[in-house]
Amino acid sequence: MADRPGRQDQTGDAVKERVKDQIKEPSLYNVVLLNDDYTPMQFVVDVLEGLFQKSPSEAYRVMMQVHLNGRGIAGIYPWEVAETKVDSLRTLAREAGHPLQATIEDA
Ligand code: TYC
Repeated sequence: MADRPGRQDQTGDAVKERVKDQIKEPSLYNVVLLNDDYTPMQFVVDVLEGLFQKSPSEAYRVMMQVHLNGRGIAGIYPWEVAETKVDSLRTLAREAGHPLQATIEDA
């Protein structure tokens, strides 16, 4: 190897390139919470704590962001996790009789 300068570098680079291709990070998506006039603030806070693992103060902050600005990010996840979160949110909201909605957008 020592008598063939450059060979090891080339091999190393090729391996790094292949490994990089194989272990791509999953794409991430925002779960966006939407405002409405009817869902109680406490229900939104409870969902943010229970489903999106927010602390009480962060859940309140996100809920107020949505209430005042119309929308806010509840969490950032790989696609299948984001879909599951939104499904669960819709089920919780429907069962409680609230119109709370969320969508998924590219992060
Ligand atoms: N705007 C609602 C109210 O005044 C509260 C609310 C906040 C609803 C966030 C939905 O995603 C939401 N009761």
